[in-house]
Amino acid sequence: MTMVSAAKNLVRLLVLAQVAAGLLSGSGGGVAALSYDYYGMSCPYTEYIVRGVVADAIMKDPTLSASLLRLHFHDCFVQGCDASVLLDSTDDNTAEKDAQANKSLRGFEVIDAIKAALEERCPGTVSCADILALAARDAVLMARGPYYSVPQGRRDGTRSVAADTLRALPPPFFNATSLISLFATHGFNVQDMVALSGGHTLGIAHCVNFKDRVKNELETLDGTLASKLGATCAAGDSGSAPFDRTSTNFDTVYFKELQARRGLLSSDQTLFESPETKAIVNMFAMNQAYFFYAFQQGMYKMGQIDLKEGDVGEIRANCRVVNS
Ligand code: HEM
Ligand SMILES: *[C@@H]1O[C@H](CO)[C@@H](O)[C@H](O)[C@H]1NC(C)=O
Ligand SMILES: CC(=O)N[C@H]1CO[C@H](CO)[C@@H](O)[C@@H]1O
Repeated sequence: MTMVSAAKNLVRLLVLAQVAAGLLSGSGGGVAALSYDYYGMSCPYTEYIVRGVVADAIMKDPTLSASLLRLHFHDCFVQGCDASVLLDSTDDNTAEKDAQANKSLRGFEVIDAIKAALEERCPGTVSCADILALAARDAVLMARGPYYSVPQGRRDGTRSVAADTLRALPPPFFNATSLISLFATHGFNVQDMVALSGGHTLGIAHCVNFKDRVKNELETLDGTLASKLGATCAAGDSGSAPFDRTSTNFDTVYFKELQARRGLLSSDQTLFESPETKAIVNMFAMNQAYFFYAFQQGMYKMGQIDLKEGDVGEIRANCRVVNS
């Protein structure tokens, strides 16, 4: 082979590799920073280590799958996927995790355990934001949901302000129209929004977030469930109820409950009541493969909201505090 044809072959290979990478990355994301082999040299066992710790934790407490998924959502919606949700408050700053809306966040210890295991193996290498994205993916898988690949290379931010959550996170009383517009600000279409709301196939909510629905929305709330929730909340705001009958299984039951007017939050039931979203709910209720596919797509997009690029951000040594 001559030098010239060798060089041509090399160029061809590079072009092919770029095309393949473009296809893998779902095309048009414009997020050159992330890759599927980001820690391939620097911390090759990253995904195994994360999966091991997540599997241990969920085997001991299956309700943690919900909590880990929600942490990643709250991270990404508030100033991008930068692990801001993990930072502890300090003497002069109230962090996101201590905001009202976030009081019931859980799973921080699991993230700490993953971080400790990774720091031992390859110090200062794997970002807390990547850990959150991988842990959420594995949590969904452990709950028998879909598996999807998570590209890596996110960087951790240094800002975490409680008040930011008020603007960024959807409140439980939002109607479909408002949910559609809030999600659209992050580039999600209507189907993405409904699929991601399907994250509520896992986990629970507290009375503070659905007692108004029990009081005011009886025409769209099943009578049996209404009495049950009424009893649950009689003792106060700290009572809780599962989003669906199978709250540690990632399945289509959430959407079937919406069809039966058994959605827990207003923001859940509105998806079935509104013409913009009803057909999508019906489709997901009927077709698990389609829901899983749409959820994967939604999570892929969610994991890339407003990433810190280049020199912005850091790799935190402890997920709870910024590096000094
Ligand atoms: C569509 C707008 C959304 C609203 C209004 C919303 C609101 C809420 C509320 C109020 C709770 C209960 C908090 C509590 O009372 O303890 C909750 C829990 C939860 N949310 Fe959402 N959420 C939304 C979207 C999402 C998305 C996109 C995901 C993930 C893909 C998600 C995952 C979860 C999970 C898994 C829980 C249960 C957490 C646990 O049991 O520890 N949510 N959400
Ligand atoms: C949805 O909520 C917004 C904001 O509160 C309101 O302006 C709009 O009329 C509501 N849409 C429907 C269909 O109820
Ligand atoms: C998103 C969310 O959970 N918001 C609730 C947080 O808690 C306050 C009261 O403590 C509720 O009013 C919000 O709806």
